[in-house]
Amino acid sequence: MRLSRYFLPVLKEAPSDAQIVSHQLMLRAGMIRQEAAGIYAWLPLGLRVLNKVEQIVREEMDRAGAIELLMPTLQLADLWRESGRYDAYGPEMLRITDRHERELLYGPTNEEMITEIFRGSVKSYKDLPKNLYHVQWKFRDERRPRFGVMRGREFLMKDAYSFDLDEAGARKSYNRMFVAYLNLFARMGLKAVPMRADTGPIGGDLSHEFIVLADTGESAVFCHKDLVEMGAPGPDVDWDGDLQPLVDQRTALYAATEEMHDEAAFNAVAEGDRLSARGIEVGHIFSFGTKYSEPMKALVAGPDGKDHMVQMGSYGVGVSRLLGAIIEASHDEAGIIWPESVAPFDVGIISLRVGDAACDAACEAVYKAVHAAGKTALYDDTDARGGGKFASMDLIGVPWQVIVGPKGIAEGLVEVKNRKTGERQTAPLADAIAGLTAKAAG
Ligand code: 5CA
Repeated sequence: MRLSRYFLPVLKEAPSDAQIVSHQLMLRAGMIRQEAAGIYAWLPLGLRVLNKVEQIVREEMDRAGAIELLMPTLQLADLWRESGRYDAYGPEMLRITDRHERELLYGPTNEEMITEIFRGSVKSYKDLPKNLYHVQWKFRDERRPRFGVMRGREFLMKDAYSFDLDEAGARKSYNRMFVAYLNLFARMGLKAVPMRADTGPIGGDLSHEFIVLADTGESAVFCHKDLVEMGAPGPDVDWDGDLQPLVDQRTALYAATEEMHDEAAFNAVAEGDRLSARGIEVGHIFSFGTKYSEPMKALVAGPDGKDHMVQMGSYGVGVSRLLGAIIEASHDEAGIIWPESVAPFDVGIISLRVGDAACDAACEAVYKAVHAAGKTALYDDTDARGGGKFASMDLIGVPWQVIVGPKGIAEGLVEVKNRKTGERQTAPLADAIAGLTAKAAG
């Protein structure tokens, strides 16, 4: 992308109502624009990152055996009357009436609809287990939308729903999602700790929140400090095998959100290992048995020939919230430091003299080579001053930057900068291209 043709409305100063750094940086970097309280337009740069985060979530869901579909944002109120949640949900639900006076709602979550889809076609245990998911916009009329995309009213969620014949099967499905979550957050450079959690309006008795520690987080959390550095199992686990040991390894140590906190159990942890901190909830998984299948009559014939209510679970990831969480975890005074896996562009190209034949040719060569390697570059071909170009590229957090100036290029040299370490290296153009395309490909 050539910056001269792009739409990147960066701001020098953060608007005064943005209280936390991720919100300030997303506004300054021209990623989002507030359209109403808790409702944002995703500007081109923000959308690129959102799409990358969404794609990582999708790949890890698919790897764990979940199947993607897409449900609508609008749902019939009558569906929610079947589960009893229409009245229970309260003012967070946006209720809408169409021209026929039919009551609709903008979905805050999809347990009812997926149960309705499931019961319409699955009738036998032979079709189980199943895990269906989608990535779709949700609306919750939060009392206090704040911190930008962290607590929005309209937000993007990945929500998966599992269906099993019995409790043992449901536990396996839960474990698959538990492990998939460890992997997907790690791919975004996040250390997300699973913690025992309250189930709120979703229901059930087994639940974990995945928490990224951050001082600006909305949740108070308590855990054993070893959990933070435990790392993810990686993609090569046996998805059809027994994942319980991996889950046990992470649930044996104390970790709980404020609602589930047990002071006595926490105090049993050695004092030096106790971590009492704040965190951002980036994911939440639930196992709730027959809470929806019972009232909504989602039954399958079992091997015994009898009807069984399916055992269900639901598994949410805050896709749009993740952008805020990643920035909270990875920034400096100059701006965002994107992990390479979610960066809006792999390489930034800064020309210090646009119009100079040698500079233009070198920039074009880098630009072409990066794209030929299957990666993306943002080429600052504007006539802004060097200082401003450096500041913008750092603000938007492009991981690798190549700087082309007339003096250097006269000797065939360019500079390559790593956004994260700040390290700069001068190199012959060809070497820089080879290094950048190899790095970008990594
Ligand atoms: N149906 C279940 C799981 S699919 C569910 O809705 N769970 S949830 O309420 O915990 O939401 C799932 C995830 O969405 C949360 O972990 C959080 O990361 C994200 N989320 C929830 N509310 C908001 C909000 N107002 N703004 C941004 N993200 C949110």
